[in-house]
Amino acid sequence: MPVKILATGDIHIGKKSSGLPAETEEIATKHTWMRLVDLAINNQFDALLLTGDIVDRDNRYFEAIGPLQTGFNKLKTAEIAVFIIAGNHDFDVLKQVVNTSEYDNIHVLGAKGNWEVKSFTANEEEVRFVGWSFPKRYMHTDPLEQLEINGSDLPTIGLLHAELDTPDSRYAPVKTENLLSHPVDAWILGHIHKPSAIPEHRPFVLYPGSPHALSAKEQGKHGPLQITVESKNDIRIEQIPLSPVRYETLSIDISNARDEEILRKLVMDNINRCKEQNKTELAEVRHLVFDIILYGEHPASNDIEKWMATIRDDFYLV
Ligand SMILES: [Mn+2]
Repeated sequence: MPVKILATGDIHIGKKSSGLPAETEEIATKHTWMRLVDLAINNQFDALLLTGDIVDRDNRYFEAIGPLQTGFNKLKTAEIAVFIIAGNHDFDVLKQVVNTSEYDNIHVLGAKGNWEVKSFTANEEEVRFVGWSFPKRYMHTDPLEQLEINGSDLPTIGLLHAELDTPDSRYAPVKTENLLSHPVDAWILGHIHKPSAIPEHRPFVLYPGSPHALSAKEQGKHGPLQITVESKNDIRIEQIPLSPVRYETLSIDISNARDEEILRKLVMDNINRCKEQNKTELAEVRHLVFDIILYGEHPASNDIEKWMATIRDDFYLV
C-alpha cells in the first residue's frame, strides 16, 4: 500500500481574499484550513505536510490559534501525522501555537534553522522527511549550505520555505541546481503562492502554492498536492483544486461593441468560455473574480466606461 501525503503551504491564516465583499464567510483562509483538515481525514491521508507561512504575520496568533488547534485536534484523533516547517511569516509563532507535547502527531522540522531528518512509516512503507524552518524574519543566505544528508533507499521528501533562483532574495535564496545535488526525491517548497506546474523530470522540485487564492496576482487553479509514494522510484503528485476563490483575467476586443447590449454579450461570452474551459476545476470555487482588460478601437470610449460600470455592478451582486 502506498503512503498518501497531502501537502500545502502559505495558507496565511488570518487573511481574506481581496476584491470580494468582506462579510463573505468562506473567503477567510481559516475556513480553507478546516477544509484541508477534513480532506485529509475523509480521504484517509497518512500525513499532512505544511511548508511554512501557515499563519499570517500581520494577523497572527489571535486569529490563527483557534482554527489551528481545532484542526490539529481533529488530525490527532484521526491519527494523521503532520510535518511542518516555519516560513518567514510564522518563524516565531509556530512554537507558541504548536505545543508539541500536547500533540505527539505533530512535528515541526528544522527548528532554529537546523536541518532535521525524520522517518515516518505508514502502511508498512517508510518515508524520510527532511526539513528546515526559518529561524528569523529574513534569511539572506542559502540554507542548503548547511544540509548534509546521506543517500538512502528510502523515498525522501524535502520541505523548504525558500525563494528559488533569486540570489538577492531576503527569503532564503536557493539555486535549483543545489536542490538537485542532494539525495532528495521530491522537494516540496513554500513561499511562492503560484503553484508550479508538475514537472516531468525527477526529482520533483515544486511549489504547492497557496491552497486559497488571496489576490488577483494568484490566478488559476489553487489547491494542495496529493503525493502518492509507492516506492523511491514511484512517486506520483497531483494538485487537488480546493480554493473557494479563483482569479482570472479576460482580454476582450471591444472594437465592435456599438451599444451596451453588445458589450454585455461580449463580456458574458468571455466569462462563459472561461468557465467552460476550466469546468473540472471549478467544483469547489464559490467566487470567480475577473480582471477584465478591454482593448481595440472604439469611437466613444466614455460610453464604454459607462456601460462597463453598469455591467460590473450587475455582476458584483451575483
Ligand atoms: Mn514566505
